[in-house]
Amino acid sequence: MHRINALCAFLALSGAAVAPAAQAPITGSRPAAPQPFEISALAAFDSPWALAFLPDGRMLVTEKAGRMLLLSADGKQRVAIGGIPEVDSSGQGALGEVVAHPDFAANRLVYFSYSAPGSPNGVVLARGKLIGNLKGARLDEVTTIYKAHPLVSGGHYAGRIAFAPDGHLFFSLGERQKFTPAQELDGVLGKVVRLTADGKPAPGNPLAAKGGDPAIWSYGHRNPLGLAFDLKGRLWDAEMGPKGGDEVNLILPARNYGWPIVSNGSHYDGRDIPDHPTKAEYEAPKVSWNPAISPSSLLIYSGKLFPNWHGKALIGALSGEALILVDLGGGGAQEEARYAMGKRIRAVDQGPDGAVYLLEDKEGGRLLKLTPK
Ligand SMILES: [Ca+2]
Repeated sequence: MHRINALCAFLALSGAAVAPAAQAPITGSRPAAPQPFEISALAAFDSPWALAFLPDGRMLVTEKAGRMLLLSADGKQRVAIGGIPEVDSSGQGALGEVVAHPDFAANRLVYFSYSAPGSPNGVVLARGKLIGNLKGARLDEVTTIYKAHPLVSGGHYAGRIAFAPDGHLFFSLGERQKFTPAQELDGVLGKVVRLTADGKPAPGNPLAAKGGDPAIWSYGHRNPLGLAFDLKGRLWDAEMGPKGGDEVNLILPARNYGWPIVSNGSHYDGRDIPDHPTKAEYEAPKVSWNPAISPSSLLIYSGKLFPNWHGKALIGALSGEALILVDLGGGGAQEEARYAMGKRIRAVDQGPDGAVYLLEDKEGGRLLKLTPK
């Protein structure tokens, strides 16, 4: 561990080129904004977790217990996809993220993540080739391409996937409710990693030459459940904080986001954690919330149906039971509107038509389509 500690010390001393950032104000409770959308409920699921669009408008939906479904674009027809590996869905475990490869039309590759069976365990990144149609579908050639390490027990798996404009795959990993792994650079818990599309640590990652794990892109994360590129090619995450202290972060290479040393929230037992402004060497969130909103998901909207949302972030909130619009702005990001949804929102995505789609959480969780009023 000496090598790793030395690396930590080096990064702390060098500040990893972190200039003390202007501290964004902590966002508190907000009144609900008028909804600029009509809502249609297209389908319902048993604890849905994520959705992804295929280029023709059909959808993939995962359910926590381990089913992946192929849905028609109108949500009326569905088929369970075969070939999905066994999942540990106890606690926070789930069949989680699902994403179609950016070149899906040519390669039919579907990437997904799940909590592997066993204890200790970890989040697994896998991919397969989608075969078939709404009469019968399966993933062929399912392969594990990346696994979390070390294996531990606990929640906070994360497992979100974002393809970069240059084809690299970014993958978020939670700290499994173990706190300190987020600062340990010989493992990937509490990290965002940068991989090739085949799941190998991408060449040129920032800590590889300094003795850190070769996959690490950024660290000091808690439970980063949202991960998305904006229209300028910048990477953002949305991260579950402890009691208060949920975050939206601009993700930059080699930066330390401070968990569990700093947080704008507190421990659940009431003990404070020093706020970000007390330690400028850790990258501060661009937006943080207290009380918590519990961000489950993050979309950067790029469609035309909602011109005011273009280039901004939409966050699904679980405890907040809302869709939250965040302006990523030039000067500083800030919450712009909070649309009350009356249910925990587990997923947010955008269809090829520019409509926004949400998944409610839990049993009976509905797929909602938002179109302009
Ligand atoms: Ca604090």
